[in-house]
Amino acid sequence: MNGAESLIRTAAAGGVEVCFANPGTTELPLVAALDAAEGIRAVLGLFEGVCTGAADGYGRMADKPALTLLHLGPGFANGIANLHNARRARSPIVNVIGDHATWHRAADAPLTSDIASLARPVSGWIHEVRSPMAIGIDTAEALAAAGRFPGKIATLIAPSDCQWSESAGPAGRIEIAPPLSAPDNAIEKSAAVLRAQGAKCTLFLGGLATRERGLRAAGRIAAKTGCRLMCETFPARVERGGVMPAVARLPYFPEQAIEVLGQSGAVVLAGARAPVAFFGYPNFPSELIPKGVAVETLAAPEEESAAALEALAEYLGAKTDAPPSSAQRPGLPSGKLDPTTIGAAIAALMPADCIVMDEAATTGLPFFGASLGAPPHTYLALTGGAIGQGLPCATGAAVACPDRKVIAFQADGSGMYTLQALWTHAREQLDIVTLICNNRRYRILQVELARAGITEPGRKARALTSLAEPEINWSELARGMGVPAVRVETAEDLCAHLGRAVKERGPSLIEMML
Ligand SMILES: Cc1ncc(C[n+]2csc(CCOP(=O)(O)OP(=O)(O)O)c2C)c(N)n1
Repeated sequence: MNGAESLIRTAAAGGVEVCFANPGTTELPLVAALDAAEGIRAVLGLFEGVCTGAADGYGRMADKPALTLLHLGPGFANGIANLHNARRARSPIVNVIGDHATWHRAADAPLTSDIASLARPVSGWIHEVRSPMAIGIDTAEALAAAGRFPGKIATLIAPSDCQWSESAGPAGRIEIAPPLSAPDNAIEKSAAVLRAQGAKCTLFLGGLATRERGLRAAGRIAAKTGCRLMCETFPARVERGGVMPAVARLPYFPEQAIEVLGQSGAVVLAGARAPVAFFGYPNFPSELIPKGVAVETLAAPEEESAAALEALAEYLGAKTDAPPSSAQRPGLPSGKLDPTTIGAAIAALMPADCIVMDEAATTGLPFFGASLGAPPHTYLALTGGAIGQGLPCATGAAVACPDRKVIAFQADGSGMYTLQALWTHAREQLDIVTLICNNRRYRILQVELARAGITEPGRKARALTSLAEPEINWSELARGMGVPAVRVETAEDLCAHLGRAVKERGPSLIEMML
């Protein structure tokens, strides 16, 4: 058995089910091995950012790694932005990057590059296969590294001679190191703060604390102590609706975030770092928790926050679930399309158990509040600020959860970075409704210019923040990649088409003209 087959068989035996791939000549033994060894679905992405973003969405929803298969340094580099987002989401991923044959590197052929240096900033674990005899065990190590709580990006560089040469065969699963627990005294200290501050305390949730287990425990703590529940501005995954307690989201702009957090006497962190501003602005600090507000850490992001929340609830004698949100689902909106009517339309029509991938940027803001009373659903956000994550991440979520409807709520400017994902939606017939917010601009940058006092941008500043001239026709782009699409101009039309799309299966796109 050659090295490539050992790698694939080791991954399959380790529980890997999917490989998001964009291969080249140095990965062809692995491409052939995907056929030789059963068990791993091969999904082609037409740009590496689609593959890495899909692996992120898959990891967030499946809680286990997919493989990406990428072509040397340049192919990997095309995938880095979405690996950056995945690292922020703490998603488990195993990147497999083919490299030149070990003896060919000295020739400095055109595609030769320093892959490890490109991989380092986005990888929690990197290894270069040195021999075909070691490729199985190296793959098992990569899986164990990626699977370590809460999730890591492991990058395995596989020279092509190590893939095609005779190997020692597949390796067995390597035990994954157990998660770190929160320190014992964190429970007592957090309980003391919550008891003393009551409603003046914010329980700030991030990482895996916003999954069902953590949230339900947080809800019990809120019901007992009166504390406020809040999550990070851009959470990797939040379970919402149904029995989940309502969780507010930290506002984006620092002045608003500082004001909201300043209403508390103390903040207890569970699975989250103390929040910092997205950017540095003149006259604003990096830290968003104002001085004078006490900060207590129940569990760091690398620690088992859900278990710590359960232990804290127990310690406080908090046995009663938080009452479900009393928020009502909005009625069907009418009139022109704007962030409010769009948010209401999605909240009114989204089906139970759907997954919403929100990269809708400024158009998306009202949706989180509007959907407080929506049926149970999972919410995914752009974690690392590197735009172009939404359509790929929705791809991976749909592959991980084939029985759940995925709504890709997508800003137009961000969508253009990785629109090739639509082709994968069609190729794999994924159950994804893409909702494009066609506002023909980089609106957030126009808002930021105005905030910086540039209220009359010049010709070049206008050109660099406008997507008009020529206008982008998303429905034609989608149809050209095999995704049925419509364009809507009113809230009534949006409701009619979205109502239909959520009942049908398969990919579709609705282009919303703002
Ligand atoms: C990879 C990457 N490139 C560039 C940026 C800078 N950037 C942030 S938001 C944005 C434009 C967003 O426009 P759009 O997605 O259309 O949303 P809107 O602001 O119009 O709501 C840009 C270019 C970024 N965050 N990430």
